[in-house]
Amino acid sequence: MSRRTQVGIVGAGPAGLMLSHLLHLHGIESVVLEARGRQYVEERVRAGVLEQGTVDLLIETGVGERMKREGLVHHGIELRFGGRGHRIDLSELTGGKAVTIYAQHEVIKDLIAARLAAGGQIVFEAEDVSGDNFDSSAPTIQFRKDGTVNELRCDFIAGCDGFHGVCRPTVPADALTMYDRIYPFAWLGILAEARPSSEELIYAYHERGFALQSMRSPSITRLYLQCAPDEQVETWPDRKIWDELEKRFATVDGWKLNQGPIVQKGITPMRSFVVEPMQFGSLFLAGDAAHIVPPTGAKGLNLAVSDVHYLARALVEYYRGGSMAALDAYSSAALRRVWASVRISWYLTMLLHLFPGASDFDLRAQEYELEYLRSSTHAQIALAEQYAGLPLS
Ligand code: RFL
Ligand code: PHB
Repeated sequence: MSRRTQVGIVGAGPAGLMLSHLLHLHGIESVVLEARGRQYVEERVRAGVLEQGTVDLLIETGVGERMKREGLVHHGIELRFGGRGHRIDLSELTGGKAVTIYAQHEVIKDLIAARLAAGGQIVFEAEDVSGDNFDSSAPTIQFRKDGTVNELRCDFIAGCDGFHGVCRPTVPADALTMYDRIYPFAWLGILAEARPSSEELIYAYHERGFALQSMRSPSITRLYLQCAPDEQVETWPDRKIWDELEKRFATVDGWKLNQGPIVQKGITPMRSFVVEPMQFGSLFLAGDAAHIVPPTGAKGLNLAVSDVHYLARALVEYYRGGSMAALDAYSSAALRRVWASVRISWYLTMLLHLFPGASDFDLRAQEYELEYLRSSTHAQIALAEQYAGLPLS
């Protein structure tokens, strides 16, 4: 079967779905092709922190109603080290910005519901998706659905298919430059049926390694701890996880960690990766397909949203006036924000983790960097504006 659309979108993650939604609001037609089933993408546990700009965009474009009701607005975060907590007051330091705790899969559910209610086309369980003719003005996407081979003819293709997707690898290697850094540790993440032990997120630096307390709701805690990159969840029975978390969050005044049944466990590798440019002919990359950040700054989902904000704006300009100028500028506009987030994610990762083989000098420098953050309002303002999110220009 062969059909046509204006923008063919590969991947129904935050980037692909938000792009489809933004284009629809401007009367531009798209088809989203997703390898997984609807239930799978709606239940995939991932990010939890939305920057102010992401929240504003979801509300402005009519998909923020449930987030406004159910999201938890946080005005600060805690940095914990040396057995003491130090609050970074995001709102005071940034003139009123905050972050919202609302799970990525809830954003996905809201976007899918909005697209389907508006008659949007999302093909779930699309198999063997592959793009072709990127270097022409008539690119195509082939895929199989229920045993039938389909061809989608498009004006443009948006590769929103995540880090392991098919779009980026189809581009000739010499057309892209990759910037890559793999960190020598991973995060073991758990979801527990326990009341969060603190109302705000806690980023803890400890001589045993990093730990993070986050949450999904007033009764579900999300916790992470730094572990070796090659570890398996099986080597982490529940008791060992709680014991380790207790040690890393311990304070001089006896802070208590609330515990409860662990309902999900997973290991996340840590990597920074950027590909330049984010365009090859009529293929545009957005979100994790073009870059990965370690989760320390909570930026991945937010970057996916900012990329498609720029991409949608450029596509709207093209369809209004027929000029490729804004599309040709997409990569450099998106990369400015990408690198800002890549940098802050790298900085927080270096600041808060224990690096295997770190020398006494390295450890001292790290401790005094933390001390500088604790004592300098200027350093806190710089952290706060980047954590709460730079504006979408
Ligand atoms: P996604 O979400 O990976 O979506 C890509 C979609 O493409 C589909 N796909 C294909 N479809 C068709 N054909 C193919 N050949 C395909 N190959 C793949 C996939 O099934 C999928 O549905 O990429 P996108 O849209 O760019 O979004 C990126 C975000 O998901 C990611 O950056 C964040 O989850 C990262 N992240 C966090 N980001 C934040 O902003 N704040 C956080 O607090 C935060 N915490 C996290 C995180 C990521 C984590 N993990 C598991 C990687 C915490 C964790 C633990
Ligand atoms: C999460 O809630 O999953 C989360 C929060 C903050 C991060 C990363 C992940 O930096």
